[in-house]
Amino acid sequence: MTTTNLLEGTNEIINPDTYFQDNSQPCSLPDNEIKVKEFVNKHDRAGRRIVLITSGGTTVPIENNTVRFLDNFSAGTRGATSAEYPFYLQPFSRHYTHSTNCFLDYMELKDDDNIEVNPNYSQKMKSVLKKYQKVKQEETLLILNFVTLSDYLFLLRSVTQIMACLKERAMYYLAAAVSDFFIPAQKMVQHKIQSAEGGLTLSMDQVPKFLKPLVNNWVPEGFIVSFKLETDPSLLVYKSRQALTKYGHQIVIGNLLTTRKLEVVFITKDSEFKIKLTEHEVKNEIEIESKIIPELVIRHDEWIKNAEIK
Ligand code: PAZ
Repeated sequence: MTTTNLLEGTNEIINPDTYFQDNSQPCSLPDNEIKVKEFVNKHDRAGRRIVLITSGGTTVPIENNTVRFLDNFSAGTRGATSAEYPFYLQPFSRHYTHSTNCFLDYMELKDDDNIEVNPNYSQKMKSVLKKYQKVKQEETLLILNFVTLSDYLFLLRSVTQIMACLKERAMYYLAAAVSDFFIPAQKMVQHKIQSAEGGLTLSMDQVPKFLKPLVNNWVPEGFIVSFKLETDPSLLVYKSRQALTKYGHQIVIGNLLTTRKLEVVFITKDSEFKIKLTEHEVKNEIEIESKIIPELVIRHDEWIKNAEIK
């Protein structure tokens, strides 16, 4: 079997600034920036806190005219679930997606022209609808989408820089599963890689460590929580603490792929503790985010109070 070797990756660590110079910004960025500015200004004027939640995976294309890309497992459940708890917005549309329940199962045909909610579900749907409408009416939720690594990084930089004016009142809850490796645009082949040439060996560069400028330059006064995912239990605490020490932010929440919905470990500068669902809670469909978020709210309160004392 022959192999197609894409241009060689490098061990050199790309500087985040270089990344933004070498890659073109997504065309949706200016529109998104306008939306974020409006949102932030409105809630800043009202003296509210704002939380940026990043969630879901990023893709990395392997061809400039992209036919194929590398993806990851994340479905964005952590972020979507977490977004509901500050407002007690349980549950939202994620509960009616095809991967869990199809929303059509909640409907019935009343007659030829009308549909209605199946009475078995109406109580549950009513409470979701009420909470959803409240959020819509108060405009307390702004959802922005990204697909590729580049979409995500440009958006992250812009949103954090816009939110910087909130200082300690902003929380950054970074739960997205961001690609660790990518092929820089200038090293990517232009056209679809041909299978007739045999197997494929990919060589990728390391994605610059964006947490560093985020913590030090973009939002130095913000309350920053990052997530660390591992699959090997023996590495989880070590790698989480290593990230906290390296970037110097406030909290790393470590989780394992297989148990991420059941337990997480909080790592702070001077503490380490687990948050775990009991069997009883699991049985009653309690979500771990209902325990993570109140804990973070307490710590964010302290962060704001300490800043006021200084
Ligand atoms: O999106 P999801 O709910 O399926 O998974 C959540 C998660 C495991 C991606 C998140 O909790 C996390 O750990 N994010 C950071 C991943 C990382 O180490 O880069």
